[in-house]
Amino acid sequence: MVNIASLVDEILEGKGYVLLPSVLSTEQANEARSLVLKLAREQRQEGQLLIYENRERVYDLIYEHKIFEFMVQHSRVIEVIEAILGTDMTLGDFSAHILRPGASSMGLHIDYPYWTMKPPFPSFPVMEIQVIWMVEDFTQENGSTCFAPGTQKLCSPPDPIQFSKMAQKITGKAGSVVISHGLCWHDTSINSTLEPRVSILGNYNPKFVRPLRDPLHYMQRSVIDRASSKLKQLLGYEFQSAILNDFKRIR
Ligand SMILES: O=C(O)CCC(=O)C(=O)O
Repeated sequence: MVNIASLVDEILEGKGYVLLPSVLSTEQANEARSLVLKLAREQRQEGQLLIYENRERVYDLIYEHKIFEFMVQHSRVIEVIEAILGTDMTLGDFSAHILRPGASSMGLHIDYPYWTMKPPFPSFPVMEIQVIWMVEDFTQENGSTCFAPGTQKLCSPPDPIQFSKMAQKITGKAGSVVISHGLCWHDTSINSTLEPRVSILGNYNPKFVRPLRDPLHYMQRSVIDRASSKLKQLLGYEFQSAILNDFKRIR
């Protein structure tokens, strides 16, 4: 049985990240990957896809398919994140990252909101937890994410020289998940294979942090109507309904 406390301890006081294998089945991972590549193809044709040097982003996945609704609130990841950010946490973003063949590394970074803040960053409360879904095998060759273990404890902006000495590539099977502290220095690596490498990224923040992207911007009524209370909470729906209620009162 997985011990939540030891996973939380590893994220806060250990390496700054944990790898959970087999959170999705291979079939589920394949389905999510195919959907992301299809969406990217459609958005590219419409000139809507965000592309930068062989790297692509597909945003607002939650409204695209039920499997993404399932992933964003998957109990195995939510229970770890809630133990760190609180049970009233919110979703900052849920998007896909495609590294096309030949893609270079995205650039060493820490996650939002830390990169908007002045160092030294506070060690408490934690401002962000990132979930990296491997929807295919992450290998030594296809652009796996690299982390510098323990750097979340430095509470400082990433240092490229130190990172190059410390970084470890996180490889794993399709369906695995990396849960990481937003302050842990990380980067992607080069995709030297002939296939795109797809990750799906969930960014979670405490309730008081303004999400980088408004998860309700592209809200679809059908998704909200069938959403669990946890998904509504993650999407910040209480704010939307409060605004609508206020509006009704004013009218
Ligand atoms: O796609 C990945 O492997 C990680 C991407 C990442 O860290 C980010 O977008 O902040």
